[in-house]
Amino acid sequence: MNAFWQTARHRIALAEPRVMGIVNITPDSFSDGGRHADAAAAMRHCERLLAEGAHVLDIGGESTRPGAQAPGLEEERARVLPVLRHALTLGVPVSVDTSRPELMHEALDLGADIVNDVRALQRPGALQVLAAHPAAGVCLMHMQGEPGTMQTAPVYADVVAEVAAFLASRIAAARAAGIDAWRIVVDPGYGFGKTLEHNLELARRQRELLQLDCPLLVGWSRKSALGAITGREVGERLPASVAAALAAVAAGAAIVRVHDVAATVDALRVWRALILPGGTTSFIQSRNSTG
Ligand code: HH2
Repeated sequence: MNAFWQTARHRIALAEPRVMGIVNITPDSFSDGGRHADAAAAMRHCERLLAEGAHVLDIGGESTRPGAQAPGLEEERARVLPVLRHALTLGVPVSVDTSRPELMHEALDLGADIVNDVRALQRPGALQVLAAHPAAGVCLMHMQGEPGTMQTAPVYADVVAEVAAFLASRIAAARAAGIDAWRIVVDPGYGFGKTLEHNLELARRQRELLQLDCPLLVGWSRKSALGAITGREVGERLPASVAAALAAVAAGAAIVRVHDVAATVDALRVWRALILPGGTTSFIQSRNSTG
């Protein structure tokens, strides 16, 4: 397993868990829709997440919450690009959360480090855009269906086997397109076309996904599965989100995608100090061990 994630301008060391801070420039995201919908607010949010200790910023202009309608290309561009330009001046790796090849292309040309695609580069042309930007990182995520309908009745015979098989096929497609292995991380897509039971099964068996030999990125932050477990509304899911991030890292995740960066960074520091006194080596060993 690679101990780093190669991205356009930065090689992200994965010897310790990394925190990706979420910047949603959307009117309708499930937990923070409208809060950073104008560019100036989103730019301030980027700076705040960095001050809180984020290692990567993930900028998105499409809400993929269950039932969401995708914006048009022009709308998504207008949301993302001004904030991306600013984020690129802040000295950290910047990811763009999009499935649109046109926007991937433009963002990578501007200098974006990573494409985070909840559709795993399945749209025509997406693989080729990444192949044409030979250092950019990519996150390939699993989703059953599309956001509009994905929570209607998701069905799996074996959720872990099916997510693993899908991710393996997308890694193979990316490799065949010429994307080097060290540029790729994968994500099981908690909450994307999965019932609570599916999410829990995936979480409990998350270590099986390490057999894909790719670093794991996971996003539990404020998601409705955490609401189902705790009975909490979306605005009250901070403790649940931090607990889920720690559990994900304990089960081998290298990167956690979160809204609440400061709390997650603190929790990870304490967890590592208490559980992994040997430091980075122990973390790598614990991540790589499938036992
Ligand atoms: N979750 C969301 C969006 N993008 N990307 C990855 N790789 N993994 C995730 O789990 C993931 C993701 C949904 O969360 P959020 O961005 O907060 O909400 P919305 O899609 O409503 O903007």
